[in-house]
Amino acid sequence: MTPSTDRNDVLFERAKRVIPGGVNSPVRAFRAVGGTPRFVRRAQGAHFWDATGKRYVDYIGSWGPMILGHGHPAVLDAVQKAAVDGFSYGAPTEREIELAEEILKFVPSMEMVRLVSSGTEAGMSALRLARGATGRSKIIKFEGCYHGHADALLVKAGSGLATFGNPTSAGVPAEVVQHTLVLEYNSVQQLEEAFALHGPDLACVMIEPIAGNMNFVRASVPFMKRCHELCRQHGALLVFDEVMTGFRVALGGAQSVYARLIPGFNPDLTVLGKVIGGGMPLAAFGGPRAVMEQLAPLGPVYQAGTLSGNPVATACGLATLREIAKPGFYEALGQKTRGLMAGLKSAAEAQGIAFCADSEGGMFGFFLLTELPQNYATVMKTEGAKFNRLFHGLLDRGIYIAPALYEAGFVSAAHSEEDIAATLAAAREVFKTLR
Ligand code: KE4
Repeated sequence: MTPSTDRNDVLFERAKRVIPGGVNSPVRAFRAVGGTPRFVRRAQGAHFWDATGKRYVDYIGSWGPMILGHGHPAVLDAVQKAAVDGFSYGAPTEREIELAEEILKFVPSMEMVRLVSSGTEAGMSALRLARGATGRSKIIKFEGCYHGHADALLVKAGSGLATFGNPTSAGVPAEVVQHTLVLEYNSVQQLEEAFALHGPDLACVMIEPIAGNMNFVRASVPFMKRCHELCRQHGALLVFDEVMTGFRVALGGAQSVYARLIPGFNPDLTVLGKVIGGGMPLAAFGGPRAVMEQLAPLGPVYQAGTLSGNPVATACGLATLREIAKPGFYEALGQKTRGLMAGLKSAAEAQGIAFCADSEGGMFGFFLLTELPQNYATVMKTEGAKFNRLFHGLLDRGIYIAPALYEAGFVSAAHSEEDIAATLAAAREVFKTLR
């Protein structure tokens, strides 16, 4: 073991004795890329230090939340002040209203919002609300999109349009996923066929508008336009899962990008998480008043949570939103991210390595492919072994990207020109070894 992993290895062995796989979320275990996860001791700005004291430039940022970088002074101050006043009350607070009002200000498709503690909880609740509000059971999701680990959403494509999905996880009974139809992302044809077959029974279409769970795949404008039209035509709700893209790709999320491209476009329900909690456990879902008022205690759709709207988490989220709402924030973040992608592309192409990339705001994806994939099957054509060598080459040089080729990456406001330059210098070295 090289010195840089000794302490990480020791901790990993110790962790595996008491936590399944040594991690509290599977992707952290490095099983897709091999090797030992780095146990983080602390983080600051665009960097974290592992258990051996080695510093990394962090392009995960807790999988999206840390858009300001770690330990932003205004956010830290807000959290410390809130903590002194109490960690949790199980009673309403003014700050929940403030955060709700702030979210609604930036996401005009939502008239009301309910705060919860994780993206999974938000997605699960939005799904139940869509079913409750329409009185329908069937739903459409897309291969390659991840909406958290609620049973009805852990589904892989069935054998055809007429058949419904099969569970992707043990412990999920077939009955629970019998109403979930999984289609190919960006396939207008499959969408048309599914609505022709099941339109009157469909409660919703749930989609990641930019699919960060298959690295970075955009819904094409014709596809997204058709999703919107068919949902309207058949009385199904269009549910935008913006847990990753919300406040990450733009202040108004991915829906603001599509609203500029598709006249009259807006989703019916939106699921949010990550950035709105600023790194603390906080997520949300929202939509039109008429739909949201179907929720308990007003309506028949039950939904609840002990720590929902937690006073410390809402302080963290509110302070984060106030910083990212400042003029020029996303212009600067987007420019920095595009610069990183362009630099990586030229480094790869200098070595004759197939490489393509895309980004929006502070979210990016790159593929060791000649052209940007439009769906999951194409993403998975990436040569895994080559990606893994790229991952470890960068990791050894103190650059931490997602430990899986199907995950997106994130740039924060704290990433400096020096961080970007160091990343590109490391990439130039590693691409030489990949020829
Ligand atoms: P959480 O329950 O992990 O807070 O959110 C679930 C979720 C829902 N929707 C989207 C679009 C998401 O990306 C996520 C969570 N994303 C993963 C990363 N791909 C979180 C990392 C992890 O699972 O450890």
